Amino acid sequence: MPDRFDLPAGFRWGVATAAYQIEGAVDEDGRGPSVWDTFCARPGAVRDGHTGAVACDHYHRWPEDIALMKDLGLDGYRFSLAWPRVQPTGTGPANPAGLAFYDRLVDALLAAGITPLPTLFHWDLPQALEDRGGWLNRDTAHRFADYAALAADRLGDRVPAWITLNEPFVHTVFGYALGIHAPGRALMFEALPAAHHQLLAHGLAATLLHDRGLDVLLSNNLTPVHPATPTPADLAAAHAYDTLHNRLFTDPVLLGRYPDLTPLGVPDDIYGAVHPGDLDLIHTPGLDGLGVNFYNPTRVAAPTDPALPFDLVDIPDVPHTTFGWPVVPEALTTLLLHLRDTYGTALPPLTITENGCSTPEPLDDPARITYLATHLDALATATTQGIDVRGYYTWSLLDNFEWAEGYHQRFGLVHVDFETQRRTPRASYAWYRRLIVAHRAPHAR
Ligand code: IFM
Repeated sequence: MPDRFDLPAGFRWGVATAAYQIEGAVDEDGRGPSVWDTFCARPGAVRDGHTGAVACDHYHRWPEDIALMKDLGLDGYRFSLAWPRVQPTGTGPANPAGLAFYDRLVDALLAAGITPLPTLFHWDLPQALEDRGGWLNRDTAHRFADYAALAADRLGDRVPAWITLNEPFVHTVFGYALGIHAPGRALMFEALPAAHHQLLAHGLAATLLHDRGLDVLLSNNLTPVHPATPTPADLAAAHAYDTLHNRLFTDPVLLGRYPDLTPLGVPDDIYGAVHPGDLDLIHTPGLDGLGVNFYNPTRVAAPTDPALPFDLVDIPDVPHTTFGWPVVPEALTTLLLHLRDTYGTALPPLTITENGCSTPEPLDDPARITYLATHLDALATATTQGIDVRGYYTWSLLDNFEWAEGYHQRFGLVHVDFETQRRTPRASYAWYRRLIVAHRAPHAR
C-alpha cells in the first residue's frame, strides 16, 4: 500500500537553470546582445553593478556541469536557450554556432541519461527586438514563433518536450510594469499588452511544436493569494492580485478567455492588444503540461495608495529566506489543489518546474534541505489527493546571476566561487542525490 510519501513510478527528478543566469560568453560565437546585457550596463539597475557577462561560465564549463548532474542521478534538466545566441537580432536565419552549442549540450545530456527540457524564452530578448518595442510590439510574438521553429527543427529529433515561456507574469510586471528587470520599462498597467503578446507567442509556438509531434508546456510562477484580513476591502484586493498574478496568465491558455480585468481597472481588450481570434490561438487545449514555479504564497491588503488595486504585505511568524521570501511549504499543497478546483478537466498534468530558496550558508545549507524536503512532502500530499504531478525541478543546480540581485542570492545545490569558477557541491546536493535514489518524498516532519 503506497503511503503518503511515495511518488509515482515515472516521476522525474530534475534541476533547473536559465541561459542568462549561467552561460556567460555574451560576446562569443555570434551571440547578439540581449535586453539583460543592456539593462546590466545601466548604472544602478543591478546590485553592485553585477552582470551576466561571465556568470557561471557554463558556455565553456558545461561538461563539468553535466558531470555534476549525472552524479546527482537526475532524470531531467530544465535549461533555457538564449534566443540571441540562436538568432542574434531576433529575426532571420539561425546562427550556426549558437545552435551548435545547444546541440552539443543535448547530446551530452542524453549520453548522461538525462532528458533535456528546454525553455525557449527565459527573459533574454534580443536587444534588436526590444529596439522595435519588445513584447509591447505584437510582431515579437511572430518572431518568437520563427525562433521556436528554428530550435525545434534542429533539436526536436532528440528533445521530446519544450517549455515555451518562463514566468510571463514576472517578465511583464518586473520588466515592463515596474522597471526593476530588463528592459526596465515602468508602465504600470499599461505594460499588460506585453503579457498578451507573450501569451500569443506561446500559442503560436505551441501550434508549431505540436505540428512537429513535440510536447508543449508553459511555466507560470503561481502563488496562493490570501487576504490580510477577512474585510471586504482586503478580499477585493486579494481578488485583484490573484487576477493579475495567476489567472491572467493561466485562464487564456487553459480556458480560452481572460479573467474579468475590472478589478485591475484594465480594459477587456487590454488597451487594444487583443485582436479577434487571438484567444483561439492562445488557448492550448492539448497543452501537455503546466509548469508550476512555486516559491511562496502571497498576502494582500487593501491599497494605501488609491491609484493601486492592492498592497502586498509580509506573512508574519514564518521563516524567511535570505531573499526575504516567506517559507510556507503547505501552500504548495493548497496551490495544487486550487489549480484542480479552478480548472477541473482543463488542467493538464503538472510539473514543478522551479522550487527552491536562497540561503546564506556557503556549503552547509540545512535551510535549503528543510525547504526542499518540506515542499516535496507538500507535493506528495497533493498527489495522494489525486493531483497528477509528473516531476520536480529544483531551482537551481548552481549559484547563479539572480537578476537585479546580481550574485547576492545563492540558490544552488552547488556553490560557485565566482572568482575562480570552482564548483563545490553543498550538503543539499548529497541530500538530493539520496532522495532521488529513494524516489520518495522525504517525510521531513
Ligand atoms: O532565478 C529566478 C528564475 O530565473 C525565475 N524564477 C525564480 C528564480 C528565483 O528568483
